[in-house]
Parts: sequence; structure tokens; C-alpha cells
Amino acid sequence: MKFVALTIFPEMFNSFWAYGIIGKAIAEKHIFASTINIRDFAEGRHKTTDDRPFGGGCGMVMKPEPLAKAIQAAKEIAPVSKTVLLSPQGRVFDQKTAGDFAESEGLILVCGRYEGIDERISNSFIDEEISIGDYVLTGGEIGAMVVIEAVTRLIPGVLGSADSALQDSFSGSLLDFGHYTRPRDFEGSKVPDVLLSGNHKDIENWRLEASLIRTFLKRPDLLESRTFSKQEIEILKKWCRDIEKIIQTQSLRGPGTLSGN
Ligand code: 4G1
Repeated sequence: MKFVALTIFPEMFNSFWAYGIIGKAIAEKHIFASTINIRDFAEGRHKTTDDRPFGGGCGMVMKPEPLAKAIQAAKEIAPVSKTVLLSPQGRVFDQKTAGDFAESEGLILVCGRYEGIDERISNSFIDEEISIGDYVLTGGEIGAMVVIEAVTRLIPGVLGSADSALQDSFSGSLLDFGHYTRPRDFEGSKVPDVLLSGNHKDIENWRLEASLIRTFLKRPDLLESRTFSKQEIEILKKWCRDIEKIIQTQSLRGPGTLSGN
């Protein structure tokens, strides 16, 4: 997989390419990563990449010519690729999209600055617009890094087998269970007993239930699009029975508890 990031601040990517999973993936040639400085394709003594908006108003717009040339140069590096613009107008990036991108041969990531890029570039040089979320940013660079990181860890061989197991189990649609490490007792707060039991089946069941309940309480929206496994359905039914039991106990305390107020 080849990533080419187009930006007027290529230095922002230097440490990103150098560390962690990305650094290792580049070193092991699972991915090829490069930046193109859009300014290298600008004309004149000042190499200006921005200009005032037609129609007036505040802020500047990225000029089309340097962008078009930079995209051309990127296509020479990654001839089989999709050209993605990081933009607040894009579809919000998610794990599904990361998975789709991970199957492609190349991604050219165009990072806007100022008020954005000339509309004619969006219309004729960009295949897809992607947003990392609904908030105001000063540029697309961090968005490009978010996409590159999420995609890279899905490329076969990039993660160790330990990490990849974690991937298949939930893959974006359930939250993680709580994690614990030593000491067993931290300032009086204890590690759940089941995790010390050595019973792997029990531990696995506990973790699935912990993930489900955390997702249900903190991010119920994630459950709406989920197809539950048989085991997950059993856990949900058990909760229903437990709640029914609580309600039954209430009704035994006499009339009035379940009616009116
Ligand atoms: C209007 C957010 C403008 C922003 C409405 C997510 C944001 C790139 C992203 C903006 C950007 C909202 C992103 C805004 C982004 C030109 C350069 C666009 C910076 C720019 C909600 C500024 N995901 N924002 N405009 O932030 O590039 O990828």
C-alpha cells in the first residue's frame, strides 16, 4: 500500500512516519509513505499556494494550479490509487471505510488549509471526500494521519498476531472491556476475581459481557448497527431476566409501587 500526503506542511508528517506501528510498517515495507509539498508546484518568487476568494469575504483559498500539479506528481508515485480530500464536507470516516481503503493499492491524501481548496479541484481531481468528525480544524493534515493510521493497522502482516485477534473479535462495533494490570490491589481498588482465576473460558465470557454492557451504557448507538452473535443474545436475555426479577420483587411490596408514580 502506498500513501502520498499532499500538504503545505510536510514536516508535520516527519514524526508520524518515524514512530510506532507506522514506522515499523514502513521499515518492513508493508507500506510506502511519502509527502509532497504543494508549495514545490507553486509559481513565482513567493511560491504562493493561496489567493483571495472570488466574490469577496474573509480568508484565503488554495489555488488550483499547484494542487493539480501536486496531484499529478502523486499519481506518478502511486499510479493505482484513489485521491481523497480531507474535508468537513466528507463522509465521516469509520472502521468500515478504513477496511475498504486497506484493500486498495494506493491512497493520495489531499490536505486543505485556509478556507479550503478551489471548488474545481474538488470537482475534477478528487475521487472521495472524507471527514474525521464534526468540529473546526485548521487543516486536513491530522485527518490524513488518522486515516493512514487506521488503514495501516488493517494491512495483513502489520500487526502481530496478538493484536490481530483483538481486531476480529469486535472490529469497531463494541467498546473494549476494562483492562487491569499489577498490582492486584491499587489503593484499595481490586482487580475483578475472574481475571485472576486462570479459567480462560470464564475470562472470555466476562470480557464479552463487560464489552457489551459498557457499549450499551456509553455508546448505545454502536449496538444499533450490530448483528449479535448467539452468545451475545444469551447475555442480553440474561440481563432481561435479571431486570424482570428486580421488577417482580418490587411488585411484591404491594400496590402503588408499579402504578402512577
Ligand atoms: C465548516 C473537520 C468548516 C475539518 C464546518 C474535519 C468545519 C478534514 C477536516 C470547518 C476539516 C466545520 C475534517 C472547518 C478541515 C479547510 C482547511 C477546511 C481546514 C478546514 C464542521 C477548515 N476532516 N477543515 N474548516 O474546519 O479540513 O478532515
